[in-house]
Amino acid sequence: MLKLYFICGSSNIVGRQFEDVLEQALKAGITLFQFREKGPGSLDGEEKRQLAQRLKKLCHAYNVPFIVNDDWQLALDIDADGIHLGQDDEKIETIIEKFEHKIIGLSVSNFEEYDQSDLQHVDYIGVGPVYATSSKSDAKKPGGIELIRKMRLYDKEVPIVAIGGITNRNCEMILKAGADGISTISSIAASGNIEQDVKSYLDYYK
Ligand code: TZP
Ligand code: MG
Repeated sequence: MLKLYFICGSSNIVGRQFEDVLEQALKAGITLFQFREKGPGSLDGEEKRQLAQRLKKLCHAYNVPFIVNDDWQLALDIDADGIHLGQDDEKIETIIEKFEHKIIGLSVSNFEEYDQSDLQHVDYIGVGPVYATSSKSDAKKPGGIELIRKMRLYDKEVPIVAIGGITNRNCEMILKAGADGISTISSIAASGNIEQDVKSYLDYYK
């Protein structure tokens, strides 16, 4: 499920329809999707909920789980498959009862954050940024490939999905460093050839 985790919000898409981009990515074989509605031009309220519903339906047509970033109330309202939380979002302990049978992901940028996180109910950690990214304005300092390597040694069990500046040219190193999967915004959202780019990511698992 973590192999190729596409993350996207309205602000990451320029000059085309969100649903077209997502459907192309689904057709090509992404394994997980996260709706991350943030930044300039992002939707709120009823519009956001309706978009989320449509995207969830699209994901389910391809048997791909639909995860919501941050907005756990929306995740519950539309019966999403899971929630992804950042270090500054709602604490997992306070929502776990409502998410018992759902996927829970947590962002971890460094070892300090890892040490202060309760991973008891967490299904995977999103580790990064690995490289510099222009998709998150408040991203922490990139940890490079070493962040993945060291995190893998630090916790040999927790599923790790790498994030930040990943392309199908650097992903092989990241997988070799011990990540279970990779996640990406721009390399799919802004790709000129989604089918080809998704396929070349997936080739590394063959
Ligand atoms: N968290 C850490 S880096 C990042 C997030 C959400 C953005 C990743 O976007 P891109 O375009 O794949 O670098
Ligand atoms: Mg967050």
